[in-house]
Amino acid sequence: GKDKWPLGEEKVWKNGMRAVDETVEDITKSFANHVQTSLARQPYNLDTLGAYQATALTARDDLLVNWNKTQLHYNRKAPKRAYYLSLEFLMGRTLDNALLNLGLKDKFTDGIKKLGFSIEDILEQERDAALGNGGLGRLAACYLDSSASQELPVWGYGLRYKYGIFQQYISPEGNQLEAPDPWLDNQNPWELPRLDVTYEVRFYGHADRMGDGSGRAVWQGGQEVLAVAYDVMVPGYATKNTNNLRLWESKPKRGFDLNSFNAGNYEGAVESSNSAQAITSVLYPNDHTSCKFHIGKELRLKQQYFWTAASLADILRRFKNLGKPIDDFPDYAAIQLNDTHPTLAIPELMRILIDDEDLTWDKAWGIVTNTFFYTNHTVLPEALEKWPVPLVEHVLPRHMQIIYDIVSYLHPINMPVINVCLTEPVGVISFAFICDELLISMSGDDRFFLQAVEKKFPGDQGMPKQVRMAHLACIGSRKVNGVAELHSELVRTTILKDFVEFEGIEKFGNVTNGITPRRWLDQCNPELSTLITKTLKIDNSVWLKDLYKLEGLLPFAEDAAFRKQWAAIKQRNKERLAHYVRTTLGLEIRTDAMYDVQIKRIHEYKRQTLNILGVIHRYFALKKMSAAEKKKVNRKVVFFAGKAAPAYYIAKLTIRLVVNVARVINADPDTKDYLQLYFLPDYSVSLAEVLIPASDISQHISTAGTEASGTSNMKFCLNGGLLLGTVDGANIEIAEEVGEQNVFFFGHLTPAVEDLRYQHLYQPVPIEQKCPALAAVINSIASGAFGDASIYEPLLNTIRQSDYYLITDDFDSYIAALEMVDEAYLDKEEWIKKSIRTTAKMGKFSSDRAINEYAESYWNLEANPVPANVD
Ligand code: GLS
Repeated sequence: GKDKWPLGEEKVWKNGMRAVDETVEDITKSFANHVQTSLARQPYNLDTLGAYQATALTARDDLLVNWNKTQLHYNRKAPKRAYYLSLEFLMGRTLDNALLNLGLKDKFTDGIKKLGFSIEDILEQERDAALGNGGLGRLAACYLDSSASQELPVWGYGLRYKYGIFQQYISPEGNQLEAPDPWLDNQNPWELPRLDVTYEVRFYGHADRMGDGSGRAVWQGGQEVLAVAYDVMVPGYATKNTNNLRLWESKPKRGFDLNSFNAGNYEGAVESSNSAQAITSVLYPNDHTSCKFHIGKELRLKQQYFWTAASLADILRRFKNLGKPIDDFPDYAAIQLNDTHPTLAIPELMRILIDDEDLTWDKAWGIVTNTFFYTNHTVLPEALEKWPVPLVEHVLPRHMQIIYDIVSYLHPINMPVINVCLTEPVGVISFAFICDELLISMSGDDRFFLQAVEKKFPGDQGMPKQVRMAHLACIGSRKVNGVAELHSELVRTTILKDFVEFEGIEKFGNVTNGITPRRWLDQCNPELSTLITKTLKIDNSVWLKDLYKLEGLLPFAEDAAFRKQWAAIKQRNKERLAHYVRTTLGLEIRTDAMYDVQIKRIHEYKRQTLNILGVIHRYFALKKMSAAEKKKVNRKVVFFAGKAAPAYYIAKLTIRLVVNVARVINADPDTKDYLQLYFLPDYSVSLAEVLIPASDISQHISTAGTEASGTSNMKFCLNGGLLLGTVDGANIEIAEEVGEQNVFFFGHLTPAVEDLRYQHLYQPVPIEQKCPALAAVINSIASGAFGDASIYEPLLNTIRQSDYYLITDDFDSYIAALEMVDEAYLDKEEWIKKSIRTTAKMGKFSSDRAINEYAESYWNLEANPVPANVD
C-alpha cells in the first residue's frame, strides 16, 4: 500500500508523468522549453554554453525518469544492495555518456542541429567532474558505469568537494603551478540537491564508558555538523537501470552560533560555520595517500569520518525501512571499502550497533565482519595510511576506544603482538627519513606539526603510536582483495602476511581491475567503434556489453583492406590530437610520426625519469647521425602529461626537466623532423579521451612490483595502441591475453628488486661503470645542456645515490626495448596486425567482468533489471 497514488485520480497522475524522450521532436521541444523556463533565456541570443545547459537539462530529465523507476523497483523488491565507498570519483564529463547509455545520441545530434547548434561544440562546453586524483578515482567511476549496465543494485557514496583536483599550469620556466578547480561555478545540471536528506555528524567531545561491563559508552559534546545529500544519476548502458551516486556536503548545524553573536562575537559566530564548511571544500591532491604528505592532517581525518558516518547512517536508515531484524543487515548490505580511506566505517558501525542498538560485542562484530569488503590499491610502504593515536583520540574519542577494544577482543592473549600490528610508533619509518623528505618537500603546515611532535617526543623513541588503517580494514572485513594477480600476491606475502597466517588464505583474493568500454572505446574513439560494429556484424550494444566478442576481429588482421581502414582511423585520431594541441597550446605537431605516450600522475615509482632520460639518449644519438642515416629512423613524437602532488618536489622537478628538454629538442634543426617532445598541461579524463586513441605505443614502466595494476594500460590497448612496459601490475595479464609477441617488456622482475636496492646501498657501483649510456645522459644534464644544471641536482641525486627505483638497473634494457619498438614500427603491416590483435584480445579488461566478480564472489549480489512497465 506504500506506493499508491497519494491523492486524486490515478489516470490524471499517469497522464502527467514524463516519459523518456523518444523522438527528435520530443527532444527539441524539451530543449526549447528548458531555454524558456529553466534558463529564462531567449532563443535569439542563446550561446553555446546556454545550449549545453538546455541539452544537459533535457538529458537529465530522461535520466530522472529511469532513475525514479529504478528507485521504485528496488524499494518494492528490496534486494540486497552493495555500497561502494570511495573518497574519489573521477567522473569526467557526463553528457556524452548519458546520451550513449540512453541510446539517444543520434536523435539528440539531429535535434540539436535543427536548433542551430552542433553536438560536438555542445559537448565541449562541459567541465570535467574531477573529484579524484588518478587511477583509484577513475576506477570507481568505471565501476559505477558497469554496475548500472550490469543491472546490479550498487550505490556509490562519496564527497561533494567544492574544489576538485587542482588545475595545472606550466610556467615559462617549466614549473608546475596549481590553481583551484571551482567546477561547480557554472551550476551542475547532473546533481540533485536533497536538502531533506541530512545527518548530524559529531567530532571531538568525550566518550564515557557506561561502566556496566557492557562495553557501551556515551559520546557527547564537541562539534556537530550536518551532512547534506546530493544525488548524481548513474545510467546503465542499454538498460533502464539508473543507479545513484550520493555525495555529501558539509554544512554547519545551525546557520551560525547565536550565542556568540548575541555576546557581540560576530567573528566567532561565523567561524563555526566556516569550520563546518571546510570539511568538504577540497579534494586532497595526493595520489598514493602518502603519510609523508598527510601526516597529522586533521581535516583529512575529519573528511573521512564525516563521509563514512553520513553514508552508514543513510545505509542503516534504508535497511531499517525494511523492518527486518538488525542481524539480517549483512543479507541486505555489502559495503566495499575502496582503499583504506573509509576504514573508520568499521569502528563506526561497531559504535552504532553497541551504543545505539544495544547489541553485544560478539553480535556486533559478527555483523561488521560480514558486511565490509576491503580493496587494497597499493603496497608502497610510504603510501599506507596511518593516523597518530593522539589525533584519533582527540577527533574521535569513542572510535579510539573501540579500536583498542577490537585489538583486545581479537587476541586477548596475544595482545602485544596484535597491538604492534594495528598501531605502531612513527619510529618504524625512521623519523629522520620523514624529516629528510620534509626539509625539501613538505608544505608549511606539516612542518609545524612535525616540529611540535618532535618537541613533545624528541627523537624516535616515544613517538605517538599510529593506527594502521590497512590492518584495521583487513580484520574488520569479510574479504580482502588486490587489483591484479601480482599485486594480490604481494598483498598476501608482504603487507598483510601476518593476517594471512591468522585468518587463513581464503580471505584474500584478487579482482583484476577493468575499464568501461563505453567511455574508453565507443565514446572516445567513435570511428573505431563503428568499424568494429560493421566488421563483427553485430549490434554495438552486444559487444559493448560482452567485450570478449572483440575476438571476432582476429581473422581480420589478415585482411589488407581492413588493416587499411584500421590504420586510417589511427591517423585521423592523431590529427584530432594535433588539432587539440594547435587550438589549445598554439603548437604545430607532426602527424606523420609514431606517437609515444606516457600519461599518469608524476611519481618516482612510475619512472617518468626513465622515459625522459631515454628521450635525451635518442636525441644525442640522432645528433650523431648523418643525413642519410637519419632518413632511415622512425619519426617520433613523445607526449607526457600528468600532475604532481603540490608538495612532491622531485616529481615537480621531473616536469621541469621534461619541459626544458622539449624546448631544446623541438628547436634543434638537426633533429626536430625526427623527434619532438611535448608536455601537455592539465591532464584530465577529457584529455585522456583525446590522447589515448591517437597513441601507437604507450609507456607503463614502473619499477617491478610497485604499480598495483594500472588501468590506462588497458585503455591504450583497447584502442589498438601497443604497450611498452615492465613486468608489473596488469601489464602482465595484458601480455597473457594478447600474447607476449605483441607487447614490449623490459626490466628486472619483482623478486630481484630487493637485492638490487640492497646492492645500491652496500655495494654501490659508479654509474659510469654500471651503465655508461645512462652516465652520458646524466652528465649532459649536469653540464647544462637543458638549462641551469644546479636545478636538477636533487633529481639526478636520487639516481646517483640510492636509486631506489632502479633507473640504473633498467636503463639499458629500456633502451633495447625502445629499439625493438622502432624496428617493429618500420614494418607497418606487421604493426597494424599487432594493433588489431591487441584490441581483439582485450575482452577480459572490461569493468563489467570485474564488477561481476565482485558481485558474485564477494557481495553475493544478483542482477536486478528494472522491468519495462514499472510505474
Ligand atoms: C592505485 C594504483 O596505483 C594503480 O596501479 C591502480 O590501477 C589504481 C586502481 O586500482 O589504484 N592506487 C592508488 O592509491 N592510486 C592508484 O591509482
